[in-house]
Amino acid sequence: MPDQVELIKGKGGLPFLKVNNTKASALISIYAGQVLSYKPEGEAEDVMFVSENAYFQEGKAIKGGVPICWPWFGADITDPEHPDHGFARNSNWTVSSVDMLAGGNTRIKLELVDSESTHKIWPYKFYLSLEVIVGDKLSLELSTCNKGDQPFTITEALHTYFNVGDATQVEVLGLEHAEYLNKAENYVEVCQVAAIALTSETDRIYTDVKHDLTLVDPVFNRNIKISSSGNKNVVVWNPWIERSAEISDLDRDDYKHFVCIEIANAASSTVEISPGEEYKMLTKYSVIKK
Ligand code: TA6
Repeated sequence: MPDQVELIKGKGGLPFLKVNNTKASALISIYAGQVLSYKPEGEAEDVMFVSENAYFQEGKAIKGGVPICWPWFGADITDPEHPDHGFARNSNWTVSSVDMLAGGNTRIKLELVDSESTHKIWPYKFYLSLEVIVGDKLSLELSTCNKGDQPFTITEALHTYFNVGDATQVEVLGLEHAEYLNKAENYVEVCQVAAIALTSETDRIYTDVKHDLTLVDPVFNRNIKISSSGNKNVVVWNPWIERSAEISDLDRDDYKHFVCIEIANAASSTVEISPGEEYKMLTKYSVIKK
């Protein structure tokens, strides 16, 4: 393991990787393959929000950072008894490699492979990997490989909780004129007319999206640039006041402290992967101080 990376016992005794290089620091839970913290050098505020009430317990999802929704996003349409957002975020992943790259970035690869327990709820052979590069930018690449002999279909998301100074004051740019399905209102189809501002419960699946977005945060005095590829959708979620109070692993005021902007293939944007084929979804985050 290079000096930049330390294996530690994290909250709940879960295994975490702590990364510290000249450009940034990060914390990654091996359980769930989940980035929990990312701070570029010199930046006071974390890019990631993690709830104080988050569960750090095998079998449960960690509320914050970058949960991986896979092999389905939301409810499993084939069986609503299955866990929402799939099983990747509730599974034990393993570390496949840790490297120091030229220029001082750190690359960590995590993997999840099918097993008897995954076959019980999803009967396919797969190799799922997450490549995390920690540097001036945080780069995340989720690759799904079909290791079986029949095609399978997935939906997926990198369900990122961005830490914000005050959610009621942020704006998300880059989705003006995009259509969205409004989950907060029975999936009615709506067209976004201006920059996104949060004024009530927001749970939207944007369709036919642009791949360069900006989260404008006037309180933390920064913009977060989000670029992506391999995604047909972007999901924007904020539970607002009542839902925030109802969700057991959020505090009642937490809706003010995060907005989820999720690179996704969701709803009807399913991805079919043939035997031996691989599909990649990639996102990069960078902080621009104002
Ligand atoms: O991505 C938005 C969403 O699907 C919302 O509908 C909301 O329920 C959220 O994810 C959180 O889901 P979770 O299962 O992590 O509580």
